[in-house]
Amino acid sequence: MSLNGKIVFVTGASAGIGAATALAFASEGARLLLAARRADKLAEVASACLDRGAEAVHCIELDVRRRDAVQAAIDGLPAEWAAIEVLVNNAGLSRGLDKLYQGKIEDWEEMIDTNVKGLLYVTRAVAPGMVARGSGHVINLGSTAGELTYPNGAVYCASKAAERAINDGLRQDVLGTPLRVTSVDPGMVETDFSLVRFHGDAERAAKVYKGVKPLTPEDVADAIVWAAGRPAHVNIARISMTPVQQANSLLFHREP
Ligand code: 8X3
Repeated sequence: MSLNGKIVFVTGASAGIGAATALAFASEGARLLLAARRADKLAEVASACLDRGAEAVHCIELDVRRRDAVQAAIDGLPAEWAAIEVLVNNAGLSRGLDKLYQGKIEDWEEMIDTNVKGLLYVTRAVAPGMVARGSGHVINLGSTAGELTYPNGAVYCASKAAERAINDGLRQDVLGTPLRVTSVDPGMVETDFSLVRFHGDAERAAKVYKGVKPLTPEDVADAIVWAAGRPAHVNIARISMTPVQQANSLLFHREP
């Protein structure tokens, strides 16, 4: 189905998969509603989206962990931006790679508050309008980490296992409406993901990608736009995607 002129809301749109997704929808001529905490970075992405062919762009400075702010942002949208057609629940992060019995509780809170509760807050604010209008597609960012837990990553993996359950639950709950619900579950993608996980330790982050050609944010954005562009009667439930050198969240082939 054509995405031209459709309102697409992307959270965490200031960088990584979120920014690439915004640009990919821009190429389809979508109207982009972009949310992130970093207003300056978001403005750069917005300008690139307009250059790329977006019909219009509207930015919202938003931390999805703030429940009241999320609801107020959606309630306060200008009328011409209210009819969100596609919601991409992309905002998310990992913090720390530690044994559960040594993990930092602040890291856990940040991951659960963003990846699980933030996703729920945004969905709860946006989906009722979709149901009322009889049209909409919720696309959630999952992970291979939600399919198979890896050592030292229990809480991050749990947050993505929760995403998987929420994605599947929402799809059942909108049965009988024309809404569509999709999870896109990447493995290793080269973004700031590892830098954020290791609290800015660039050397440690670089080791994650050593000897592997990871997915790019654009690879994931392609899958998201593809799912959104299927005919209205087609629902893509889940896309699990990895680099060729990754079999699952535990098993890699690394070139020396
Ligand atoms: C990102 C994939 O395996 O680095 O969700 O956790 S992984």
